[in-house]
Amino acid sequence: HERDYEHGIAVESAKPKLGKPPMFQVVLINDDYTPMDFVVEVLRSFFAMNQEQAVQVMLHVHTRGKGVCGVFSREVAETKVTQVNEYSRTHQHPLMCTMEKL
Ligand code: TYC
Repeated sequence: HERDYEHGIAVESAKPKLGKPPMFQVVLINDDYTPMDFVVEVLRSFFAMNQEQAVQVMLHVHTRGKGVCGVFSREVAETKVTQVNEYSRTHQHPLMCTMEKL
């Protein structure tokens, strides 16, 4: 709670509902059809990974079913998910990218 003074008049304002903004994992989901090389290219292009990192994450997703590409603010995570899914659809691959609150 705070007192805000405007024109010398005190008004009560209840605004203490700010905490640290949540962070979101961007997650890649496995499927049977998307080529491994395409997944590696996506990880390198959209998540700034080098070839070794991208292959590791791709193989993790391939064997475990899903895997984390990175952790971002809500805004950045939403943008990554949209861009990856649009890019995959443009190239006619079923690759799915989602986000999960930490
Ligand atoms: N399972 C795919 C294949 O065998 C490769 C793949 C990996 C697909 C990760 C999606 O998120 C994925 N070609």
